[in-house]
Amino acid sequence: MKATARAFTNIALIKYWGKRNESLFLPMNSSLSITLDKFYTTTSVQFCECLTKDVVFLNHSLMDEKETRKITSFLDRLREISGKRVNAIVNTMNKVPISAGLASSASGFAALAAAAAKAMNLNLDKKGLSQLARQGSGSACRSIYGGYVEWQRGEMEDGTDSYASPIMDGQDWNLSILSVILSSEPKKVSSRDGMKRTVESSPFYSNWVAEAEKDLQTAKNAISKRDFEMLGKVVEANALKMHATTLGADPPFMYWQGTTYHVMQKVQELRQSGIQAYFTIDAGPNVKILCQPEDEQYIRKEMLDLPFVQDVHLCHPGPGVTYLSN
Ligand code: 2P0
Repeated sequence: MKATARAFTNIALIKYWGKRNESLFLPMNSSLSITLDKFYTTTSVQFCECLTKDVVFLNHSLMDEKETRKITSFLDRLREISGKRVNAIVNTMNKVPISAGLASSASGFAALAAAAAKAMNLNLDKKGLSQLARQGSGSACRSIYGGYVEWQRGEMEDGTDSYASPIMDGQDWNLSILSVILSSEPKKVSSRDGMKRTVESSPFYSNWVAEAEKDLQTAKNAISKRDFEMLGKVVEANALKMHATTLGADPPFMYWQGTTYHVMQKVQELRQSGIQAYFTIDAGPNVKILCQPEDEQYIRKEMLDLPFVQDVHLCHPGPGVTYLSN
């Protein structure tokens, strides 16, 4: 009863922001992402009757209780599905440096879902794995697939139609994503708490849901035509709309720092000088820049020249979840 899986992080082009069901991780809106090629999590799961509780190691150290509880409640879902009341040893190696400005929960729960399902002999296909990973962390359902991926919100209240599916292979359109690191401090409002507060209190929230669905159609259209300008414009606009909802929350909050805004302005200046670059921002201060491979080195250097930029990570579309031999 042992299996090992690897999954890569993803960056949302159209953001998942808000849940309609918190325990099943059902989103208010559909979203779209690129799975990246650089940062990943490798997880081994071994179930054993010999264990009296789940034991979780992260990068060779015993995980703290709060984080272990998230893993245990995720494994509880598998135990429910399989009917086997058996505990696990989980070994997770994160090649997603905290300083990368990318969420490790997406790659983490995608790898955990795949490894645990196989170790339990559940025989799930990718759709089933995506549904399962979603119940650990919403964005994880997208990391089951490589390349360009859509997560359909679904309509059912039991979550059976809320899962990700691939819309295009990464090799069919190679784009570049630069992750511009401005701060590696933990954020004050987690994305989970931030989206909850926004759904419950922001008067802008209902507009966000309607806009995100429209933006998703525009982004899919741009991807099918490989129209970079159309994609970049809608990606940038969608991130700004997501962040606008947080300003209307009670109490209000924002993920940007002053330097975040400087980088956004720099990207707009690059565009005025004829370079195609667009930004997107997740639930934190770091900025991700979407550009075409021929411009990636120039833009990277422009960013590294800014005195407050700590680092710039360059990524491209990467693969979906894979199994490794134990
Ligand atoms: C996304 N984010 O689409 C959005 C954009 C952050 C901003 O998914 O509560 O860690 O575990 O489902 O997936 C980050 O939120 O949240 C996220 P949970 P998750 O990538």
